[in-house]
Amino acid sequence: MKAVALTRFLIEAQRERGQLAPDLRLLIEIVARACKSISHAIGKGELGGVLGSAGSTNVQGEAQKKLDVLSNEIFLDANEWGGHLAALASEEMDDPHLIPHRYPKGNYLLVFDPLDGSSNIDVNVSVGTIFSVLRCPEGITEPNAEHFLQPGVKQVAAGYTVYGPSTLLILTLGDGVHQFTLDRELGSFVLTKRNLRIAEDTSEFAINMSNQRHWEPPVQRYIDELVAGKTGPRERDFNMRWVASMVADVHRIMTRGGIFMYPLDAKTRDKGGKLRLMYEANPMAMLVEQAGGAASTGRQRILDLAPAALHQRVPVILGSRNEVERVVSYHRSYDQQS
Ligand code: P6P
Repeated sequence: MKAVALTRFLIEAQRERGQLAPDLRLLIEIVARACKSISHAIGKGELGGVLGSAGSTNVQGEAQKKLDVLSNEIFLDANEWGGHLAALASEEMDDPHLIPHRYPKGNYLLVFDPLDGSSNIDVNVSVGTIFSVLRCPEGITEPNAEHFLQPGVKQVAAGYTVYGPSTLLILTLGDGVHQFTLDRELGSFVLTKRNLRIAEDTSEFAINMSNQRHWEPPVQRYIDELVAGKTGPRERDFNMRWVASMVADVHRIMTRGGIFMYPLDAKTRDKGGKLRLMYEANPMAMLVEQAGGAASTGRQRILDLAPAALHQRVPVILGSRNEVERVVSYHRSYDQQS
């Protein structure tokens, strides 16, 4: 297959579908370029002097790694001048970042987690970037946090990168999910898989088992059945993986199926969950649904949620459709009995 670089893919998507507006194409290219810079910084590891803690905390109250701060700055520097954005919002910033008056403004809002799974950085485990693109409401030139609070179905594009043995960009523009691999010699992302599909069934689950005693009964029931394997009602054995980098766990599911769960539990109930809706759950839910999977809180389709706050947290259950639907049915039965 002739190597198709991201630029060509986007130009052909723009020509064929006519739905890819020129400034959205530019936005995707600039985000990809920012991710290349992050990949380069991460690849240096200790040699780059960017590992370890930044000595600061983010809006989540989490200690920031130097690379969290650097990745966020790379995104801001890359996206400010292009004229395609009205504002950006990030896990690492309390409030949205407006485009400086010296630059033109565009029609899109970019919301992102610049370095997801960064607690894994210091132990050299895959991490990544997650991004989501929304339209800026008509006539709004100085958007505030409220203008970002759109349900996930309003996303016009979503993607993630995995900084692993190779650097991958997984992208959807609303018409399937496609994989690009970074060719470091060319300096380009090259199309390596079209139309990723998630198998509807799976025998592999991803959850942090150390939280087991904190889960709600329907999740307890579901996981107990998986662990019981052949000796239980599922009548087959299951395998478990937990990388603790959402991008790595989700990419495994995009590649070979599986179910990923960060459910509501007693530890995170008061916050609404662990993972963030706007720049983790929503973009991953769009990608998973575009690949034939499902994404739910256990009680609601994630993409239908009406956001109440920029850094809102939600429970996340996503992946192989038949398994997600089973977990949802267990929640429904439990709620009906309660
Ligand atoms: P735990 C990383 O900090 C993250 O936000 C996700 O990438 C990951 O799935 C989850 O948290 C890991 O959480 O509680 O297992 O450390």
